[in-house]
Amino acid sequence: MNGLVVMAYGTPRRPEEIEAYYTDIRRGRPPTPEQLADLVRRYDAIGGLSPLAERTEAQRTAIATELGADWTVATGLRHADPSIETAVADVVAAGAERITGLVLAPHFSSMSVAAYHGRARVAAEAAGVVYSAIDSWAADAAYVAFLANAVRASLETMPDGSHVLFTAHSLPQRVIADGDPYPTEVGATASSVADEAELTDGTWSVGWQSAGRTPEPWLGPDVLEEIDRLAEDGTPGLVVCPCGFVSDHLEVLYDLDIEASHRAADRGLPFARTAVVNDDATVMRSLAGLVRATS
Ligand code: FEC
Repeated sequence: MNGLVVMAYGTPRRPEEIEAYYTDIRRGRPPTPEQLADLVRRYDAIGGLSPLAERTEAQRTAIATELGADWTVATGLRHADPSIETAVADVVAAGAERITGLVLAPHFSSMSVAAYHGRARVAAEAAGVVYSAIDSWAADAAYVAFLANAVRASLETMPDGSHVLFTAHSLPQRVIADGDPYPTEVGATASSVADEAELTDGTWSVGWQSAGRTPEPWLGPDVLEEIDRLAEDGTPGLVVCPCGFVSDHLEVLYDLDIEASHRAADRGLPFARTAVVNDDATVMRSLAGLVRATS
């Protein structure tokens, strides 16, 4: 029996869990009352909680269905339950003789994908099971095609000459300074999507979003700065394609659909956000193929 652990960020399942979740993201440092209130306010603005838990489960189900009966597949979450360690224990208990790890984030970074795999590998090896990591699927053809279609569909609703900004989660600049491949991987996805959507040079770029609320410098330009710059330049419209995210969740539904879209409206810049993958059947089939090829 093959085992697959599908890993994702995780989200609070009840409002009472928000503080513990935020503390975990902050590596055990509890948020101040003001920081907690601000996060609760952002969840309230998208309906109280994030749809990420359901989206992750739908993705796991679709990939498991594609893989078939020879596979046991469990979800492991970085900042919520079931944890990555629980998922590894579950597939081992179900008879997995080897485990493949897939993170539902396309671009490798020492701060994200490597951290998920590190935890899964330790748990698998402690159980005496070989672990194989899928480090990146930034160049997955089905993912690139999905995004290119989404970009084309959004551009059709926007004024001619609109700019396309590909975004991913920002990281602290010190991580990038240490040689992390993350910005190169995000740039490669953006460039492949731009080619496939036949965007001309100068009409698209890469920006960063959702930087942490910490004093250290984060990778930029930030999407909000880009909105200001494009509005000042008289750009006719902006399509944001969050190519670093694969689910509807807080960073898409709040940071882009509310915060960024309001900023664009204030600056008089027409704004659209492209659809994200969620459990798109073609992309889930492609990820299942990658899992089979890696096992
Ligand atoms: O919908 C939801 O409930 C959860 C949405 C969510 C996703 C997500 C993905 C990534 N993050 C990454 C890095 C960081 C770093 C910090 C950080 C902080 C937060 C906070 C919330 C949050 N992140 Fe997140 N992230 C999501 C949610 N993230 C909430 C805390 C409040 C805030 O700053 O907004 C800073 C930690 C620190 O303070 O030390 C760094 C990266 C990803 C994309 C890859 C992945 O999914 O793993 C990288 C989804």
